[in-house]
Amino acid sequence: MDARSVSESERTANLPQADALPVSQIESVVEDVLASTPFVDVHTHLFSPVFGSLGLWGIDELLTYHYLEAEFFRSSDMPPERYWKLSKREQADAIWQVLFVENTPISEATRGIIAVLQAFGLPTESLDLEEARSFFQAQQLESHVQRVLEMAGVSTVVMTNDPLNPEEQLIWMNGVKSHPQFQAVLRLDRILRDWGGNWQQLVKQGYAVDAQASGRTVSEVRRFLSDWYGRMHPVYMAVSLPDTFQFPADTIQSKMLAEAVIPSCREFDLPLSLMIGVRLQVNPRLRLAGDAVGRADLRVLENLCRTFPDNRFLVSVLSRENQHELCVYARKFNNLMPFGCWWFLNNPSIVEEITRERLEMLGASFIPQHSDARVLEQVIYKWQNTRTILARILGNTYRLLSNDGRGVRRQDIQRDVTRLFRSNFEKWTRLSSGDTAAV
Ligand code: RAT
Ligand code: ZN
Repeated sequence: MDARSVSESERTANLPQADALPVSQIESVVEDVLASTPFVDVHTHLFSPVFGSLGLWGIDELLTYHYLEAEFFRSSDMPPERYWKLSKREQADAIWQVLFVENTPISEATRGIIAVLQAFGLPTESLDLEEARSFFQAQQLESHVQRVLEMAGVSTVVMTNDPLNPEEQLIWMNGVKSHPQFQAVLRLDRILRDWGGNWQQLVKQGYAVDAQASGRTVSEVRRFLSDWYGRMHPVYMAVSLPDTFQFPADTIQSKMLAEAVIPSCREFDLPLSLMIGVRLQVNPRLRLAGDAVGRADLRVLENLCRTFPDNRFLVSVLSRENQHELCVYARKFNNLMPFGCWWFLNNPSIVEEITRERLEMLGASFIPQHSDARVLEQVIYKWQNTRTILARILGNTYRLLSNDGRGVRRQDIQRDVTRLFRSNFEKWTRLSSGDTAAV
């Protein structure tokens, strides 16, 4: 190659692509694409309106979110036992007083309340909750749900459905009309985490199972899963597991996973979601707010992904220390899909670290976030925060790429954002984009 042709080809290579964005515009285009792309919220504790009082919404529920209760007990002298005796309204008043009147709401969860009030044009500094309460009381649930999801930029919400919760069970048994924006998930914590405390519930539903999981138990659990699959049409099966989770192991849990749940997922072509790393009830006085986190042994993922190559696993891990290993395992096993920055990780500083690590190690082949919302309006602030952080992180990623010589166009950004926040999940769960259509 002579000197002239080298410099010619170098020159051509360095020419920006016709519609490549100037570096100075990249971040605002990323912001724009993030704002205009409706996301799929792949894990929440929300319910469609037919589930009635199981679906939480409004100011009193927002303020009594267990993330805020944990913070309340740090700034108040009220003992938990006294707090639990208060009515929901009194609890909300106490939390507002302590965390919002007597203190500045600077934590992530308290700031979220402010963002929600602001989104509805409600006062953020008042001494009581009167105005907020009358606003929420005036809302009709169906139209309020639609409005909230639109404000959050979310087209589809994935629920958490427990077939052994007596209240929820009854609703499913009577037949549930599907809602275009809500998808079901078959959650299996009671079976996989506490067989001893729950097998009799299966007996009551007509399945021949026993405490030792012997005899016909496994095939009966498969029949149970098949019946609930038929009732719920879930997009995946799911379980949250402790930091001590081991697989394989000589336990009922391991047997149920290997012989019932995983084969059923294969039969119905569903992914299994594993949320690993919770340490349940380290402080039972705090009830739902009493769980903590522990580092897990992620060799369980290696064992599961290698042993069951025809199954797909959606995985979120709670410990910050487990995040890098999760990325490494995702590079080894393409049946593993990391998702979300869960619970104690859903804070800007940690989301930033984890998401950068995932982009650097996995490109766009993961699902960056889910809201884990328990109260409807939380999706507004949680997704607002995710979009703000993601704009910065993706903006920086594309700036580096552009500096390295590859022009970045709006359609490249759109393709990646769609993949991260919609199509990775749609493909994994075999949902067509029609099922999660934009609102
Ligand atoms: O984030 C939460 O609200 C936790 O309490 C759990 O519900 C967790 O998200 C889970 O799904 O187990
Ligand atoms: Zn959850």
